Amino acid sequence: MTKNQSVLTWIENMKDLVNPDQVLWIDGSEEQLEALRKEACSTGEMIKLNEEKLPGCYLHRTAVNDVARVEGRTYICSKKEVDAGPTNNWMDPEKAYKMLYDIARGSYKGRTMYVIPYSMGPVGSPFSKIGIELTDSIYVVLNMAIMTRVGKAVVEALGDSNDWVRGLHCKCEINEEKRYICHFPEDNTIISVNSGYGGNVLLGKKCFALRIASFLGKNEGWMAEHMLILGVENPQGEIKYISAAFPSACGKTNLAMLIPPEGYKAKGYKVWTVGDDIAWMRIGPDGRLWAINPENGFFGVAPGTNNKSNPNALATTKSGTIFTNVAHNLDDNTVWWEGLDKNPPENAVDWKGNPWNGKTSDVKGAHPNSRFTAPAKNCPCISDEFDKGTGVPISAIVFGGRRAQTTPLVYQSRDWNNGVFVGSIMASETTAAATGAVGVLRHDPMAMKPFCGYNMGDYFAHWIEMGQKLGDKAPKIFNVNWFRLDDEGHFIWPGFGDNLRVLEWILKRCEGTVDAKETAIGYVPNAEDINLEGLEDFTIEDLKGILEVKNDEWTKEADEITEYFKTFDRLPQELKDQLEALKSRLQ
Ligand code: OXD
Ligand code: MN
Repeated sequence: MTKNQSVLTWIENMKDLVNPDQVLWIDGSEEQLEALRKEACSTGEMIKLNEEKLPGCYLHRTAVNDVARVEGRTYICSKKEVDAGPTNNWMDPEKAYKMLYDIARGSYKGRTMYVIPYSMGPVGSPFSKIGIELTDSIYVVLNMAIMTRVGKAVVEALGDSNDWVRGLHCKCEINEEKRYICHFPEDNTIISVNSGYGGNVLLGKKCFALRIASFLGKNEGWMAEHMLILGVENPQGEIKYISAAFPSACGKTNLAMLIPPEGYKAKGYKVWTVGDDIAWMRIGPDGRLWAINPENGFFGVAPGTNNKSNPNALATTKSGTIFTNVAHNLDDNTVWWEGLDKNPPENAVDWKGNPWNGKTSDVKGAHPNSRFTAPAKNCPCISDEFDKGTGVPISAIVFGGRRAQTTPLVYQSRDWNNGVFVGSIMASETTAAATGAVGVLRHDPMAMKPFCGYNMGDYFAHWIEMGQKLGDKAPKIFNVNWFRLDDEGHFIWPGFGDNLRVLEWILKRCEGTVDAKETAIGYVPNAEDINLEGLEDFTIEDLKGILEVKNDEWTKEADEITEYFKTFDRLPQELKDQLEALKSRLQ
């Protein structure tokens, strides 16, 4: 399929290493993908679902020990340890290559090597980057064909360039003890062994589009961020774009596909989805920050997705979708997960493959981190700009986390550097998207802690530098917290579609058409300026409660941040200054 010498040589070397029975280039054609689907069904790797109810949809179950990203076994293998920084595991590249090659050696014996040329971003867009993933898993091929643009057109766009990311995935024996997800940013290389779970093996996503790309972005003057991108269309038909970073499973996909409340709909407001997980952002010729979504599909968390929480996501999964680790309803050959509806199937198989009765069983039918891999083009609210490759101009950058207390519903940073500080102190209660304890507060700067491919201090410095380049064209930076709890542990803010009320305030701040109240941490809305029309069971007093900034709580927070900042070896002076300034404002 190509004469590109750098590609051919690398594939030849990898072939010698892993020793496949045969090599198959993925050309991106429907015929080839269909043949692979059939093959995967014949071996039991995938199950074809009800063609009437879920056309072109499949179910896959991973090994029970392989259901989430493994941050403890994810490494940045830069030459110098300090370049991986305090937030990453580091391994010496020479040692890592040797260890990985020893694990991978001969592991494709009896298997096919699939060669997947893929583009992150529309093929040929100036934002886009190309990768080649080698895998011995049809499941990976079929997921990559949804999540990225694959095939011949990508190889043609690459030509004889050496500017592409190498990715080797080997299932091996799915042995947890030998599972490694390793990144070699200085070599544009990713190697993943002993896993078959999406986040560890769809190398275009977290591994390339965030870890490797963040490093490329630092060196090339752009940004790869763990952000959704959405457009808010007002009744005049103008669309303003927002990008937003939240830690895993904080409702990013829901926000990206938000359905406006009735009152807003009636007035003509619409929300358009550009991306739900990753944004690549560059300074455009007009000096503003422009963003694309480098992905071509959504790898969303299934549990909790329903007709109320996210009807657009649910609609997106109705065809051409691969479900992973959800329950299988045997009565009509469809799928089910906790939070889909109140009617779990009785005659079903759980995510582990055991017979399951959803009415009587006390174990879960779907794994809490079960997923759907769905084509973006299925999404009823996909933006016209999604596939264009020119990107969208970003008016506001929003950070957020899951905080029961302290952090108000929304506040605006004082300026860009203060916004970088706000992003750097992001903290959230953990969820099931990664292995480890759930419900523990952890710092997750810009939601990039697990995804920054280099020293986090240098990453902050890169943000500050981008702000200097953007000058007065820089997007305004905000922080939101949808998750404040009352004394009984209930969420106070209704969330979901009603989050548009907060986005509206954010966009008004960007336009300079609404005032705000200055507090020690930044600007918070005057309660009257958030539209509560049509909200039931939520009063302006409730709103005032969750907008309140309590200086005693923030003094404690500042002490905690002081300790947290000590963990960074290359913290930019600007952020130290921001912390001191916050402390003095709190006095
Ligand atoms: C994801 C994650 O899968 O952030 O998107 O964990
Ligand atoms: Mn994510």
